[in-house]
Formats: sequence, structure tokens, C-alpha cells
Amino acid sequence: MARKQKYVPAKVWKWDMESGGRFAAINRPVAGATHRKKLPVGKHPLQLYSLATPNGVKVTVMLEELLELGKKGAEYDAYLINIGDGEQFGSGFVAINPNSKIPALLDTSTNPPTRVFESGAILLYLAEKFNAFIPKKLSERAECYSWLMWQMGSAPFLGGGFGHFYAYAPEKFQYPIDRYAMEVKRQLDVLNRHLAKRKYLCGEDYTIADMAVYAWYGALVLHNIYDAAEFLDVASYKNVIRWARRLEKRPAVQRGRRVNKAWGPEEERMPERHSASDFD
Ligand SMILES: N[C@@H](CCC(=O)N[C@@H](CS)C(=O)NCC(=O)O)C(=O)O
Repeated sequence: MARKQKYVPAKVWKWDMESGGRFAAINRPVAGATHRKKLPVGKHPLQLYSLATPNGVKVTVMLEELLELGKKGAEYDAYLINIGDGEQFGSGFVAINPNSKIPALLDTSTNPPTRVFESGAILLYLAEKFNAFIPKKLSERAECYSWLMWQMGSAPFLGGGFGHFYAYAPEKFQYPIDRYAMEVKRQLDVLNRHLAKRKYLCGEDYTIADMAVYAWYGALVLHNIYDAAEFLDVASYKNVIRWARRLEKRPAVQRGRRVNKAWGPEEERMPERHSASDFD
């Protein structure tokens, strides 16, 4: 039997478009737009261009929470960016997010309109704009910033690391799966210990940090993302599960999870959202 040749990196890496994997067709080693495409603009102050992945859900949960609080200025139109079709590389989207990733927000209530990209930045922008879901005291704010940034730094190991190698790579390779499974379990343990004696991540009050962390780690412990619930033994992180279930009781969280969803049972899909009545 011929032995598989060991991989030796070339002197200079070259783009191999045939590398395989679920997202091979949309991954490129260069930035910028691939085609001209104007983005649609609706009638509300906030225009969201997104998809109901965990990074998208953080923002739609926040917008629905703001509306639930009665903040009329948080009315929004949510348009679908289908990343599988490469819509994140359209010129209109790249003008709002040069990094070509959902979510991206345009606030048309300011003159000129304000663009915001990176889900953590969008959450902070909205929390500051509407003075909600962020502690008032600076020292408490620091805790909220810390957990928000923890999520932004940690989730790529869960999604781009573990999820990629466990669910999307063309073959199962033990080395990266072991490495990232260990890191994800460590992250779940961080959360589990922290939530042992707390209602929410920053104490008694629900904040943007909960929304951000829930979108990823709540999905992991409650919704079997990457089909990895058993493999990672998520059932053992009981405090994380209790906290995620508490969040999922909130109507705004339930609505936010549906916005820009373009897959799953027909009745759960909502590719675009333009009004509260879209949920009826
Ligand atoms: N750090 C970014 C990550 C956003 C991100 O990775 N978005 C993914 C979907 S969850 C995406 O748009 N991928 C398209 C691509 O990589 O081309 C954020 O939090 O906003």
C-alpha cells in the first residue's frame, strides 16, 4: 500500500482553490469586493445586513431587547446576506464592512450615516446609543467589557477551530480536533465556574455580555451546534445550561434568534425583518 506523503509546507504559500471543506468556495486569501452590488435600504433608522449565525443573533437579540424596552429609535430593517453565495463580497456590503463578514449595521439616523462592523462593536454602539444593557458604574462596565471581549476572543476557537475541524473539514484530523476540543471544554468550564453563583455574567443585571456569550455558548449547550453536544459532554456544564435556559425564556431572545434565518423548517424562517408584525 502506498504511504500517504507527509505534508511539507512550500517556501511560499500559494492559494490552492481545491483544498476542500464546506466553505472552500467562499474562502479567499484576499480582501475587497468581488462584484458591484448596492445594498437595499428600508425605512427604519437602523439597517442591519446579517444572517442568523451566532454572530448575527447577538445583534438581532439586542435590537429586539431594545424594542421590548420601548426604544423606538431601535426600529430596524434586517436584510439577509447569504454568505454561502458570497454576498459578503458585494461592493455595498464591503463599504459597510471591509472585513466582509456579517453582521454589519448602518445607522441612518446620524448625518452622515454611521457604519458599524464586528458584532461586539455593534453591541457596544447600540448599548451606548440607547443607554441600555450596559452597567452605569465604570467598574461594573469593566466587567461587562471583559466578558464581551472574552467572547470575541474565545468564539473563534469554538467556531473557526473546533467547529471547522469537527464538522466542516474534508477529513477528520485528530490533532486539531483534540487541540480545539480541549480549548472549548476549558472555555465552558470558565463559564460554568463563573455562573455558579451568578444570575447573569456581570451579576444581577442582564447585559450585552450575556447576549454575546449566549449566542455562541448557549447554542452549544442547548442546540447541539456542530452536532457536538455528546462529544463535548455539554450536559455536564450545568450552570451554563441553567443560565442559557433563563435567557431563552425572554421573548426578545426568541424573536432575535429567528431574524435572518434562511434555513430550517419553513415556519421558523425569516430571511428579512421589517416590522414587529413579521413575527405574527
Ligand atoms: N469577529 C466577527 C466575526 C464575524 C464572522 O465570522 N461572520 C461569519 C458568519 S458567523 C461570516 O460572515 N463569514 C463569511 C466569510 O468568512 O466569508 C464578528 O464578531 O462580527
